[in-house]
Amino acid sequence: TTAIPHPRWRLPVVGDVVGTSRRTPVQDSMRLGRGLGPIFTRKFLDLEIVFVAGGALTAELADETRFAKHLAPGVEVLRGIGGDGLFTAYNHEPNWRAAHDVLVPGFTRGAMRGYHRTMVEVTARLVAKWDRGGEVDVSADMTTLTLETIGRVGFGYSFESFERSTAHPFVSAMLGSLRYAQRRNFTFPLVRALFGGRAEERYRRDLAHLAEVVDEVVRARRGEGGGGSDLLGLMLDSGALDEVNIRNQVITFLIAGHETTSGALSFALHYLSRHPEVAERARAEVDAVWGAAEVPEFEQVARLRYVRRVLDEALRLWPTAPAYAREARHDTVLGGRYPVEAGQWVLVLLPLVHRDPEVWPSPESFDPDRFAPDRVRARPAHVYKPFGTGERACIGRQFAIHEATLALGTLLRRYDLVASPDYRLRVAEALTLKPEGFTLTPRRR
Ligand code: MNH
Repeated sequence: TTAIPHPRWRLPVVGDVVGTSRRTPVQDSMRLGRGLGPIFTRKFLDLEIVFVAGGALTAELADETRFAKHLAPGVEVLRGIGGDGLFTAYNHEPNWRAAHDVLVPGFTRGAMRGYHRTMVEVTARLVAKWDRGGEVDVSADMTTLTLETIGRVGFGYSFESFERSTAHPFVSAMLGSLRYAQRRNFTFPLVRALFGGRAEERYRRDLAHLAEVVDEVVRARRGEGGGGSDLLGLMLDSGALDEVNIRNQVITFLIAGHETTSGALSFALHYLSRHPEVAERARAEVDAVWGAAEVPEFEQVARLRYVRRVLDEALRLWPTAPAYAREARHDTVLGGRYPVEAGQWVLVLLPLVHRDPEVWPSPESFDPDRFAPDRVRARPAHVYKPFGTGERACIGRQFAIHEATLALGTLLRRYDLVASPDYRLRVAEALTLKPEGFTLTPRRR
């Protein structure tokens, strides 16, 4: 067995906090972890977290006979919002399997085919906005697009976000509660008890508002006699899920179903604006595959192979759900030399895993051709994990890929994507990663 390395400036009591900020925990860990190899630890007060940063160890952790999902502290705090919804459910909760089985049919290829038309309609709203001209805030517009898409496609509910000048109250409540839950992770209980009263009260109000809106959507659907082939219809018709669980799933899907896809689209647009030769090739593909069609057919989206590689490569460099945790099912040894006891967990830090020089030549460069089929086949399995791993991996993966490829194809075909030449990528961290302050001035081709 071998000791696991840690950052050089480990202070007594507080731990590895030198040069770190609570606003950028992921990027701090990337910086501290570089040069420490495929596994390292960070210590915060009395909590020491093991980070995995290499491809080979990530592949080992994907072995479901030895490891399972663990709710890391940053995810566990979201139980207050998502409860026993799919993302925050414990492995042992029977509602996880029950809801998973009910919802899987909502994510098949056939289901995606059924969602395609609505996705096209929502994308058209974005286009109408961009057609009005001027500079656009990319992350904000992508968030509007993806939230509106999951609302309408999943639950038949429109936030009418493209028609509003201020955020929908549901969106404010959602963001407010997320911010509170995450911040609570970093404040001391005593400080919270003394000064946290108003924030706590606001949190309760936000949660109550979320529940109220969701209950209204459910009531409306029941009033129409239930049914429908979307996610809500599947849950109501199954009879397998209780009221509270359905509410937790709706909130979970509205959050998990938009934040990450929004960031992925924003990073992809950033890299497209920085690599004109890539944008040119992607656009040529869209022109060839979509031809003169006003809007693409379902099959024409999956045929955008190169656009898809742009998305894959953006998610390699900036996996927008940047970490997931794995716990040992029984005592085991990781990498042949690090003992892990049953129940002990480690955090897979994807931005470093996806830059492991043993796996990815020139890891910092943006090169969609890394995802050409022959190069994918030449790589070991389980070293690229933007959607997590195993039975708790992302259920919405195909949904996100269809939605994002459709949006990128549509935008590439219609606009030249002109970014300010002096913008340098800044990554904002909340629940997920997003480019901060990134704007484009789309010009009609
Ligand atoms: Mn998604 C789980 C990443 C889009 C709904 N998602 C996960 C996990 C990752 C992830 C990583 C595993 C987390 C863990 O192990 O703790 N998800 C993404 C990314 C995108 C994404 C990078 C877009 C890009 N996710 C979506 C969309 C939806 C969705 C779109 C819904 C429509 N994701 C989920 C749900 C889970 C999940 C639900 C939890 C699944 C489970 O545990 O059963």
